[in-house]
Amino acid sequence: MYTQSFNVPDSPGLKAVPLAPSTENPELQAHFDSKIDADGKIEPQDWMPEAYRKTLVRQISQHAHSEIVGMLPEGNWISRAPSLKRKAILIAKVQDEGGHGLYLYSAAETLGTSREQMLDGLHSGRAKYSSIFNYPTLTWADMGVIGWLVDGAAIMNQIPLCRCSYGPYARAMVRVCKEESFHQRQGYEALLVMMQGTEEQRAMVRDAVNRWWWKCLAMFGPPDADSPNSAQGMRWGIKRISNDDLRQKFVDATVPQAKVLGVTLPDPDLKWNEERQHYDYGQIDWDEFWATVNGDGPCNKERLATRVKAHNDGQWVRDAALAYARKQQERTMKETA
Ligand code: BYC
Repeated sequence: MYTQSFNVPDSPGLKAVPLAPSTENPELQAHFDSKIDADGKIEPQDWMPEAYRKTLVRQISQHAHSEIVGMLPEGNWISRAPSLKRKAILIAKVQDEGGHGLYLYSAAETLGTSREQMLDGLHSGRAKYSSIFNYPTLTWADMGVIGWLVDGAAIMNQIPLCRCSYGPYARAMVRVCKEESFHQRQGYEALLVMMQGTEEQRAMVRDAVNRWWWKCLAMFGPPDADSPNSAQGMRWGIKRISNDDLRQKFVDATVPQAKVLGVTLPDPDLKWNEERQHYDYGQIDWDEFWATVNGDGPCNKERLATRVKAHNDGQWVRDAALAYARKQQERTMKETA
């Protein structure tokens, strides 16, 4: 299904993206600006400022890495799912995440960065991926809570990306969001079932919600005032809604869902503010967030080591796929000669 990954790389390993004309060209810059101002889409063959290209490669590759690393905490639970139905759902979800990673790597490749370069960034620890995947999944309830809260936060953040100014990213996100929406619902449904079960099951759900709530709020990124990339990202139509506004929307949407589920979110400051027409919430531990982003979270080393091992173990598959693609290409060329 994800056949792009089996393409023979263009030499020297980059996709065929024409070189951008001079970055100093004011005419091209003006054309780019007017397209952005008119809410148009920038496509791979279009001229774009180097900083726009760089920002997109950064954000899209981080997003792709997050999807791929995000497979690990849940993949852990496939063999321990409590029923065949839950196992089938979890396998499908983890496979979807692999697919999301591949769409996103492909979207980033259209900007002239090779997959090898991006993966090297991840495997060497230079590239970032979402903080949320550096925490352990201790019980089966974590699978439900990841679906409900982590995927819920992901949808909130990613729906506006369907309107991102860069065409390939925006189009990839349409499908990603549809699948994320299934992920969120399956998680919530699994928790509803557990909450109707035994007292032990309910306690597991409460414990998982307590452990994941604050990490999910931090997923949206630093407060707007401390977010170095936001202003430019929004000017370029890459980001549409700020970190804090998305976080607030997530809180507002999640509080009623927690009530239906019958769990209390672990924040004594969480209350409806009539004047703001939003929920107020407490302080996020940003020191912990930055420590995790910078490699010192509870599972960073384990996640990276697992990824590097999986990549190395998969070398023979890539070699075989490339050899096959090369053979096919040679055959087609002979036939058309
Ligand atoms: N974790 O200026 P800011 C998923 C970094 S996939 C780690 O606000 P920006 C899912 C940020 O990169 C979830 N790092 O940046 C998958 C920047 O560092 P650099 C991933 C973070 O780009 C499988 C610095 O902090 N989603 O949900 O304007 C299963 C300053 O931040 C985080 C995406 O990638 C973080 N949480 O905004 C289930 C969506 N937050 O690069 C679920 C696409 C911030 O300058 N990305 N940083 O060194 C975005 O929407 C934006 O890039 C962000 C950050 C909102 C994440």
